[in-house]
Amino acid sequence: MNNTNISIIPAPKKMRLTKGFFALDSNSRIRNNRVLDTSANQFRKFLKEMTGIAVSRKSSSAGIGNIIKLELSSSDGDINRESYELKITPSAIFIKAPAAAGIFYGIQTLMQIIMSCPASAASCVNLPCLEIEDAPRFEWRGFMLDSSRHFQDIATIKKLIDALAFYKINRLHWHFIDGQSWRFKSEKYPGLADFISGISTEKGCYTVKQMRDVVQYAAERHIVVYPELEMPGHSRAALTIKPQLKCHGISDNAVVNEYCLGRAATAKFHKEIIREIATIFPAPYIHLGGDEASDANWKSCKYCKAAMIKNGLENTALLQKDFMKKMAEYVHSMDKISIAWADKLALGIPAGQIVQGWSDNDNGNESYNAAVKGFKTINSYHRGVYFDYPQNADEDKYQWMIDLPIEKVYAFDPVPAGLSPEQEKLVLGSEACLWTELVPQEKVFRKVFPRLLAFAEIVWSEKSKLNFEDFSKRSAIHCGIFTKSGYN
Ligand code: TNX
Repeated sequence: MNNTNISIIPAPKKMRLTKGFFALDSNSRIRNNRVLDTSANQFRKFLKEMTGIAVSRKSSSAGIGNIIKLELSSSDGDINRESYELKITPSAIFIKAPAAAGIFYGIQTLMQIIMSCPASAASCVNLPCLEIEDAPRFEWRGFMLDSSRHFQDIATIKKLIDALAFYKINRLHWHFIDGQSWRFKSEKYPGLADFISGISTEKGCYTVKQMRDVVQYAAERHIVVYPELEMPGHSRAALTIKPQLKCHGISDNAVVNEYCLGRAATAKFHKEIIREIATIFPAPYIHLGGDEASDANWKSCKYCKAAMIKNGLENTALLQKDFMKKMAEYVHSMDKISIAWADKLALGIPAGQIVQGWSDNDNGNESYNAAVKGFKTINSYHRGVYFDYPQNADEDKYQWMIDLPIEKVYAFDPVPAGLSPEQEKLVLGSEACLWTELVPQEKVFRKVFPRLLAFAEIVWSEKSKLNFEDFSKRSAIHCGIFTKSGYN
């Protein structure tokens, strides 16, 4: 077998081929501490499905050869919990890591090596001996899914999570509230999930139980799911059901996208939702939206004007800032960190908030500006990682969208140019964003693949490892894996 076929994405930090092969067959045994059972069982399931080989857990009395050993190393000091070592020798495979996350990533790498090696016989795969040392470049390797504009069922979301995990993505930012629908079946306000605008024909929302199920499924794959509560704009759906939160003088059936910021009921409502959401998502983050809000109604609303006078706010921009700051403080009071889109950065950012940059609206790259101001940032610059933009000429698009083929994703560096080394540390990483105005469920994977592979590599692999030609060769074999697993 030709060793150069080993196709690991994202490319590991260090890999060295050594001599010989490990013959993986049904006599191979997995040995692991009970705390790693979930990962071990996922590996066994994958192996069975992909190669037909069934391996079992090693009993302590069996011999020492032909084993796959998962081992937690001591983890004192400043060790990266996502790092791992993988060693394949003729008699054993060792995956060693300071934490379960690293073991999980070592297993993903091993699965990819197995998929790179054609089975030599129906029931045996010869794996080349090698040594890998690996760790991620960025701690924040995210994917944002818009489930408002179009709905995805739980099975599709889980299939997406499987793919994200396979590429070592560790955050799922779930955008299930927007103008077109509010997909959260709140137990406090169940009626909010009843409005769906024409853009999305599917009814559908997620119950508390389903959301918990997604959180759990992702956690077993070392992905933190965190929610976004979009406010104060993009809120038509909620305002259709709760017109009493619109600005003064606006009729109940008028289409309005922004909450009234002067009514006390708006803040009270949001706090209740934040509190409820916090009990469903154990993630240490809550995203508060904050993008693309118009101030047209706030300018003439008597409640907004009164709130501005009362709080000494000179204009509607400051009114918005004040509202977002109160919401951020509420999130922080629950020992969670707030995140918001970077719009209107210039007005000031609530202390402790993480800024998600996506455009140049703030007079330059938003993540650059956030880092210069001393804030942590996630760089989702749209020209690099907006997966709603077309990758092929025949895809639907809005006129503002640029073409975003895989080469452009691969060329995107989450760290904006010009930051000092200290400021660069504030760039936590990136999130690829799948907005779904034009993406019904059946098109989700066509948008995600193959760009997800390029994205995974730019957020995990060292910059010095990036090489598009080499990546393209490796990715070819992965497309085969996904076709085989039933992705579109
Ligand atoms: C801008 S990015 C939006 C989304 C749209 C997207 C379409 C951001 C924070 N807001 O609401 O879906 O563009 O590309």
